[in-house]
Amino acid sequence: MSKGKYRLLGGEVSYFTGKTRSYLRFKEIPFDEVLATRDVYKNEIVPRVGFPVVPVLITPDDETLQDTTVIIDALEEKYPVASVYPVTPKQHLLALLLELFGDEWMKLPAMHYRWNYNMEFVVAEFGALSRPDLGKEEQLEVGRRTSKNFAGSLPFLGVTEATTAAIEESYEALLKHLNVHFEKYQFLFGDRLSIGDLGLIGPLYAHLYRDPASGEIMQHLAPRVVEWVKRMYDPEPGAGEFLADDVIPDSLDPIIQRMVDEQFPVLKDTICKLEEWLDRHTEEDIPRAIGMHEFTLLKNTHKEVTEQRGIFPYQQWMFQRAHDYYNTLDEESRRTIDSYLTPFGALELLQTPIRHRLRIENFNLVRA
Ligand SMILES: N[C@@H](CCC(=O)N[C@@H](CS)C(=O)NCC(=O)O)C(=O)O
Repeated sequence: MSKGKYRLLGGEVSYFTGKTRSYLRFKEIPFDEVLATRDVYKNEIVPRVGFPVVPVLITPDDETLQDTTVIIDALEEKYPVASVYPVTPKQHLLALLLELFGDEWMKLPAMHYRWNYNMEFVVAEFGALSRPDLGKEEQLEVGRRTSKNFAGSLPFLGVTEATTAAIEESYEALLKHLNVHFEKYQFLFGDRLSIGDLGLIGPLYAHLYRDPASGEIMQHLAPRVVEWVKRMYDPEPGAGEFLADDVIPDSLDPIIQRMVDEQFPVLKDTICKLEEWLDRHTEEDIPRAIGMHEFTLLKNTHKEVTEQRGIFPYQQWMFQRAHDYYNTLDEESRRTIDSYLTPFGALELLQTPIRHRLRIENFNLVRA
């Protein structure tokens, strides 16, 4: 272990490790990436965090950071140069919202393609990550065991036979729209990567680019997205600027519209169900899921597919960041945002009050 360096415990196969790795490289923060093997989980991750999760970032002062958003925000304070947060209102708000879209909503295509098209590859990867000391056959055995919970979580995310076709249609359309955008721009908001790009790279690197069957789809449908993934994986440190004058390129319109149509109703209902739950419960700690709710996807842009999925309070915590930003803007910025977002139907959610707020304490969600 080199002194003065951060340690990133994770792996190439992990969604959120990819987000953190891109950030650390962009900021030129010295770090060693440490494979999250079985022993690292047992000796470092669980004792430090209290439960098994990656990535975990250990600072040179031996502080433990978990949750990529918490990690990035802690480091932004320490390394403010070349911030990944645009300072102008539209870009800032959309970067926060697109981070949430990448982090939480893109789990649907990421998990669907991974576990329905790349099972064999991923089982081997899970085995190799957990037990690099074993031979191939034994690693497969370990991989089958350690991947069970991930593969088993698909229905809980709303990835079922009923939604498969709609998820694929939606993802392929998203890829095509991103491809058009990246023909002209390096990143979402110009030449500098933002917190929105970092949200998207989670699913678009480990699952949708690196898993071989998914990678082929991306290569075929969206070669510019492949180039963006490579730029994100190995970004030029500190490079580039956000577009001047708070410009949001029109090529982001269909992507923003998809987020509003698909994810916003889920966020709205999550906030609503969580409010009821918190009214009825007194405990401080909030469970990872508080029941199931219905959600809708559009197939062939007309036929609606409805399915059940878990209600995840964490998503409200992430959304609070965008909600707080919007609700503390000065009047002029608010007017600009309102006229920009009204055609997308995005304002209702941002203007709905959040009665019970959440925060993260000791790696857990609690009432604020
Ligand atoms: N929102 C968290 C999520 C971390 C996360 O979900 N990590 C996945 C792997 S990429 C994991 O370890 N999941 C195991 C689990 O949650 O039980 C973050 O931003 O760090």
